[in-house]
Amino acid sequence: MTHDDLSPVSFPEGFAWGTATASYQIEGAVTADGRSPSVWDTFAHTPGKVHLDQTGDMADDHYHRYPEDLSLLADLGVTHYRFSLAWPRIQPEGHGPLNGAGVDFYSRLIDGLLEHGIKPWVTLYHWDLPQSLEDAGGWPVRDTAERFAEYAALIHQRLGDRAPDWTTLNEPWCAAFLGYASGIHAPGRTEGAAAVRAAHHLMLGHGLAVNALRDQGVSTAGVTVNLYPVDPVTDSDADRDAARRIDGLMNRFFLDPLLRGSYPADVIEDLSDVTGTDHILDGDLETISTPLDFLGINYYSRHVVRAGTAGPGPSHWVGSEDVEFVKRGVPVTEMGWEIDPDGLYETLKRVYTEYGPLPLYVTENGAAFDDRVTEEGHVHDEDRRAYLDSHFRAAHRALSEGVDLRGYFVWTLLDNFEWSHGYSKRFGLVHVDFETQRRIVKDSGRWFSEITRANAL
Ligand code: IFM
Repeated sequence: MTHDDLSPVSFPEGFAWGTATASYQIEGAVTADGRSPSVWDTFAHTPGKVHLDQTGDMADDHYHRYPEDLSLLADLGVTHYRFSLAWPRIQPEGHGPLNGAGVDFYSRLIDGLLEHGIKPWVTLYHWDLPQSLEDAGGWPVRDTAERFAEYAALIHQRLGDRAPDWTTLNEPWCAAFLGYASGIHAPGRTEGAAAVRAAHHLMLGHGLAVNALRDQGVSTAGVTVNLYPVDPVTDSDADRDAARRIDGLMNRFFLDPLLRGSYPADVIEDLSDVTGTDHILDGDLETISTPLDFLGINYYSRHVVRAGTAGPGPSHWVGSEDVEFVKRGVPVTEMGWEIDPDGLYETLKRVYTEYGPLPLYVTENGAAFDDRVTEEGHVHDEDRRAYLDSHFRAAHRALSEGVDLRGYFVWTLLDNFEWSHGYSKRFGLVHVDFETQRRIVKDSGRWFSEITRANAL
């Protein structure tokens, strides 16, 4: 079969079909039941940081409307639901005792999922750091990793009996480099060296948390990274070096420590003008590379780069600010991200052959488009359906070539708060009217429900 065949394909028995969400993007209820502010509350309430100064104060009001959202998940026929826990809801101070009301919310959510026959897939951290921990230094400070492991152990004790699958972090690259280098994400700091240390402490927190969960007999534990294939625009030495640098910072800077127990030497060298390695202590890499049961991969697009000159303002490409990103003129989503399903195939193959073998999940893939609700109350999002179809086929191609891909989570269930883009980018299988909170399953959602039930497309 060639990859542009549109013939029917079926997935292995037991393949996980799910949707993914994140706490701050959907829950709202930011002051309810003892929740404390997270870095995202602070950031979004700082004028000029988010499109139209929008915040996650209300978002999808999922905290109150979760029973309706559980019904939507059941209608979609998903076998799994990936969601994240809001650390400031569960442990408002970032240390010490848990907040019972916060724990109860997730307990009810998990029970509701199980009643619908849907497996909960828990992520411990999707960027909503308690503000008090940021005030104490945030991820650039080693203590935050220790606090994260403490939080992980305490909440796993309460929920682990009903939720066997645990992911520590979502996209540590974003948390470190968007949060602390370019500052386009919370907490909005623009300190390259701090971003590098944040990346290390995020991974250290991950390793400490996995060990703590293992001590409690966790069934499966893993981590989710966002990966991009990176190509040079020409074969020149300079462009190939630009691609090496960006691949290093985006992909290998996380994959190598997590799966090989070492940092890529070339990236450490690239960063040597920015920061040293004195934050990496003996034993850290052993902790970070503690064996995983799965790796989650979030995939959206490909980077094509060339050697260039540094642009104005802070960059997330610490130490490689002079690399330029090239648009190839292929179709893009509303995010401006090039649509490149082959990149998913390449990513899965690469990780499996270079870093595996290990079970993989696509823990996020999806697209924002300019959806419109018709007068009849429908959303005909053929572009999203076609996007997902091509990416599902790319994943299937990797599977059929031996990659141990166990499941696929579409980003996302509901239109939601898309970080610095506020509510302007709609990724959902379900449309949300943010004024009324009315939900409408889009055409892509109906189509997806056929796939989840057939385990085929
Ligand atoms: O909305 C985000 C999500 O929180 C993390 N991964 C990428 C998505 C789309 O930008």
